[in-house]
Amino acid sequence: MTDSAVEAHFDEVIARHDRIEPRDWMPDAYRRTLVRQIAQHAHSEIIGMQPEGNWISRAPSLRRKAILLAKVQDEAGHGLYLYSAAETLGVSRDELVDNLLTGKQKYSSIFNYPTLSYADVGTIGWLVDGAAICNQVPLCRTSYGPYGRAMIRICKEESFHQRQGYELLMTMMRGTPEQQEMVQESVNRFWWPSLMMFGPPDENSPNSERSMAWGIKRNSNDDLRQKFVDMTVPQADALGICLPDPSLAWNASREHYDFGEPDWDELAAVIRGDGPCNAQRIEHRRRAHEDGAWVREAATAFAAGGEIGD
Ligand code: BYC
Repeated sequence: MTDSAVEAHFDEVIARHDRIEPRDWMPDAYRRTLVRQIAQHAHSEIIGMQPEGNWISRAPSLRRKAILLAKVQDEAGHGLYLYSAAETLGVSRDELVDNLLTGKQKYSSIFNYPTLSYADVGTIGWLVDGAAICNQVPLCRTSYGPYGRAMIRICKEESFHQRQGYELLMTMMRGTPEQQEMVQESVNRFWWPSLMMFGPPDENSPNSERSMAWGIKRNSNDDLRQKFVDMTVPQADALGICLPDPSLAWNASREHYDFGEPDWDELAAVIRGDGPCNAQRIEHRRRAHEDGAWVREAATAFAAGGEIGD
């Protein structure tokens, strides 16, 4: 096929909302955008293991510990599917890890906040995984095949994660006044950062227009944020929790909830690296990567046909 024919083929696949596959021709900018987004997504899953991992050794019961261990392991798995999807675009795993550790690539702002009580495990499941589901279900229909297929599996697990968080919070809300207070305090801290997970407002989102035209993103940041608020308010009512936003109110003419403006300066600061836990998260990841060097060496030697201990 000529250059113009492959380009026309790409445009036609995008126009009929079909999939681009790794061996298909694609514009360089499309490839770069995918690597940026999928890598950021993979890094988020891996860094996202830390805030909850903080509570594994202090879970209040064996049942809660088993649930939390399984959830954090799922997140490692999500990171691995996503790194594999990014690798189909011609980047290596080493390069991606290096980009995370040197700050060249980002990860979600939400994981730069501390987890101060066990209620945070429930709140992360309910709000953070809830936001992740709103953002990621449409990504199952993203235009790049390996990314969309990874998302299908990830979303199934995320739904389970959200339910476990909700179930934990519901249990605490049926408990003592102190437990109820822990839940409310946790939700107060995580509500606004959860809204920020969807990214800057549409008018300040430099990548959205191009990514939506290419079918990489299927919805805008603000549309997904609204969907999340609409989904979450009735759940908060059922829990008996007060969401910390005095502007939150049903708008009958829009048939959506109105809500307040997140602090966009705070989001910009956290993305810049100035959030409460940015330095700690990257330092922890760097140490874990160095400590795991022997595992990578052993796996490489084993794959090459050597014996462990050679
Ligand atoms: N945090 O033009 P925009 C999970 C950056 S994991 C940090 O709107 P885009 C989970 C953005 O990258 C959740 N950075 O960008 C795991 C861009 O910078 P660059 C992760 C952010 O890409 C474990 C700039 O700001 N989910 O759920 O069109 C346990 C301008 O933004 C953030 C994903 O990664 C942020 N919040 O839209 C529990 C989903 N927001 O790269 C749960 C896939 C924006 O130009 N990603 N930035 O230097 C996406 O859907 C999109 O990339 C975003 C941003 C909606 C996040």
